[in-house]
Amino acid sequence: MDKQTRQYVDKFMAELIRKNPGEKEFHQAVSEVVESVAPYIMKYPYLREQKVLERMVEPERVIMFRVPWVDDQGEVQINRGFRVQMNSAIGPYKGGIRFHASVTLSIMKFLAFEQTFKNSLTTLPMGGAKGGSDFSPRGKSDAEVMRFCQSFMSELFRHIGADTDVPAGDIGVGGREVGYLFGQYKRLRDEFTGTLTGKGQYWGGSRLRPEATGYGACYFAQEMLATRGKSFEGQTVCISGAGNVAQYAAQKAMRLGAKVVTLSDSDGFMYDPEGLTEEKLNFVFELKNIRRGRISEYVKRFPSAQYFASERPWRIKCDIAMPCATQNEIEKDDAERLVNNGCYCVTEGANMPSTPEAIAIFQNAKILYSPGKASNAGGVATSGLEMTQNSIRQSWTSEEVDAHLHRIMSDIHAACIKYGTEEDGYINYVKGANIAGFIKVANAMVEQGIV
Ligand code: NDP
Ligand code: 2IT
Repeated sequence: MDKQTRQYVDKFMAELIRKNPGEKEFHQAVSEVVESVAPYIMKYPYLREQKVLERMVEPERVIMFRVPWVDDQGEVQINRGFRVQMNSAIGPYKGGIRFHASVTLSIMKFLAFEQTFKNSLTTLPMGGAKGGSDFSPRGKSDAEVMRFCQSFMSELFRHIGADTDVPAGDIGVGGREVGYLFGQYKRLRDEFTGTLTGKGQYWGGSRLRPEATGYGACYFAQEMLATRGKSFEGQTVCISGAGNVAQYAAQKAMRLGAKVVTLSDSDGFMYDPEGLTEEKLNFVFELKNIRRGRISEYVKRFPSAQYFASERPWRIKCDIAMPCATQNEIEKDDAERLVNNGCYCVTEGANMPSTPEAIAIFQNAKILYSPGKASNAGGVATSGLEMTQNSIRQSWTSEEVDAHLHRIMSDIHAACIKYGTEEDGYINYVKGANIAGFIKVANAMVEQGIV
């Protein structure tokens, strides 16, 4: 990066940090993008004059609200609700809702910012948003989750709509929560529209939406592997998380011939050297989605596996790593361990799971590394397909949706190659995804004037 560009980046970041004090995840997400797109912006003075990037980091709207509810003991509980409507240049706001105790405004803003670029990469007309609450469904009864969702939607409903803002799931928000949120939305609005995605299959949900993020990440990984003449066949894969994304990433990787040896949750990870099978994975589906249990229970059922409390899976030897839990779950030491153990492909299913130091290690070692905004875009892309099906009042078969998903992931990969190939031939997927995502949104913003 030349001196002038470096100065622009440093000044930009100093101003962002001054304006958004303490929001470290938001600073991290913006910094990564600014580093990638600054050289492009320097080449096109109109982007600087129009302050496109300065406008992009300022959310179009931030909604914060009280979510009061009563627990099963009759005690009043108060949580905080958020919806960050980041950018609507290329379509209605679109992005998931996260229910987790760790949710803060900084996390909502980083996720909404990432979503803007990710949605642009999908080739579908969707702006960027994210929402959520510091409420954690873990340990709550169905009735408590329902009352919470109803209270949350009793405020959110006035800010969303099929052509305005279309939420979906994320951490802590799956089929059950989307159902309760949709039920309350419909009751308040008295209309049945596609205002949420990830709906049940018999009431407007797209086929393959539950599978889409994990499957899409595997399709993206297949494209990456193919650039080195490889495939999933016979490879050992470490996956973190045991939720929606991890489960379907494991299923697809396994069906493509890989041996998946780890899954995790926030308490620890399990290592099964013999690898997952359909039977073992069915146990995980039932454990996590119906009984809502912990991954430690896996080793009780399958003694071939070991459980490591309070640890992450990255010290296990693997060829391919797929972080599918949460942000900053691969730190510098984890990255070093992965590379030293021979891991040559890291495909992110989660949003921003690798710290900047970890990314530097992957890229300096010239291994295949894709950021979540490229490789986990299959989830929101299939949400976009759900919106289309709702608009035309039709539902497509799994095969039709899968064909769209495949094409979209392969188009995103091609965009990364186009904008991210370095002079020595190394594909910098971070740079490629950031620039490709940026161009479309930036040009739409310029064409729509100063709004
Ligand atoms: P789920 O709630 O289904 O699963 C989350 C998993 O990650 C659980 O195993 C959970 O463990 C673990 N986890 C959550 N928070 C932490 C934490 N702070 N530390 C360690 N482990 C944690 O969520 P999803 O599978 O939907 O989401 C996983 C990731 O994928 C997130 O980064 C999300 O933003 C991203 N993503 C999701 C998409 C989707 O369609 N659902 C689309 C694109 C990205 P525990 O049970 O202990 O909390
Ligand atoms: O991070 C994400 O892309 C999601 N949680 C999915 C969002 C969506 O609207 O389907």
